Amino acid sequence: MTSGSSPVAGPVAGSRCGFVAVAGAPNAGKSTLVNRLAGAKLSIVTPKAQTTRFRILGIMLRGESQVLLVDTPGIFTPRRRLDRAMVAAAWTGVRDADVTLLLVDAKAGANAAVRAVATTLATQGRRSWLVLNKIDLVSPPGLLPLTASLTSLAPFEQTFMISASAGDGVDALADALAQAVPDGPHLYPDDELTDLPDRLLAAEIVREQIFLQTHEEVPYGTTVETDDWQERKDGSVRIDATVYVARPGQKAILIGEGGKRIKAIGAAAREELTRLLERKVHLFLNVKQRAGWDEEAARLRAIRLEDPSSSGSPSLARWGETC
Ligand SMILES: Nc1nc2c(ncn2[C@@H]2O[C@H](COP(=O)(O)OP(=O)(O)OP(=O)(O)O)[C@@H](O)[C@H]2O)c(=O)[nH]1
Ligand SMILES: [Mg+2]
Repeated sequence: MTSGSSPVAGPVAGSRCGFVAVAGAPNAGKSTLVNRLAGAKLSIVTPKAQTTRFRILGIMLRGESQVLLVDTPGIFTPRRRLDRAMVAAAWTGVRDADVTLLLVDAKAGANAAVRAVATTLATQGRRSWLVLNKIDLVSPPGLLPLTASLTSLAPFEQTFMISASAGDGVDALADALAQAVPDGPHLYPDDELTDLPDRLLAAEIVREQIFLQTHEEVPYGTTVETDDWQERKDGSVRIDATVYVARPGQKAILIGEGGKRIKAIGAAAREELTRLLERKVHLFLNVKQRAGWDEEAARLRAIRLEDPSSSGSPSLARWGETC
């Protein structure tokens, strides 16, 4: 996987390039769709809501088009500073995009969270498309009233019905996106898949396992940071990461009896990282209790979130400088 370099100009003749934000309520399948369109696992996916915490770029090449897909955190009513930063990151992604896809879980339907996002997109006059996802879970007749109720809230240019996990309808969406982005040079090298640096990828893969292997408030009380990354002469890499938890009880659950849980989290994350980085990985996890980490600007910056209380946020073009 290549990552982390600054945008560069690519070939110009006939080429197209633009940003497409994938937005919506938590758990709609945004990261699943971005991974599928980019053709690689870039953004973590779990069955729990609020998995994605910051914007991740997935780069799709299709014909002459480079489509810069922006996976965003789900939009929900924020309580903590972390939540506010997540939601702000999502809206920044939308603001800087040429087109926004409102991705909707067709099974969950037009609930209050989805309706609120649709209404805001309309108010802001964003160029938006409606994408109903998880159509494998609903019967086709239910999709028409859902489309009607959402298109009454915002002037969507187009509507697509897909299954991001199974792939149905995704090709048609990819073709339409390739046509929709504006003429212009490619902003990233054509062999690049993402802007996600490997250190951040490692932290995300550990967090994915925490989301998969712990429950209730534990995953939400946790953040992961890569502290050290050492390339070894034998081609392997040693990664040291810290898992911060908000409360002592969460630390006990995360570690588990005799360290069983944290060992299982580390083993699964190491396996996944070995696959993604295509080399041997030695992963060392250190669990630290730190009350109020979710209100700390430094913890948010570590996962490239802006402090929502400070003014301004970086444009997408400046991502490389902020991480
Ligand atoms: N059945 C079905 N499940 C899907 C589909 N797309 C995604 N999922 C599942 O939905 C869950 C959430 O997927 P994510 O891609 O993490 O959703 P998200 O919108 O990125 O979620 P947040 O980052 O929490 O906002 C996962 O369990 C996915 O496997 C689909 O088309 N069909
Ligand atoms: Mg996500």
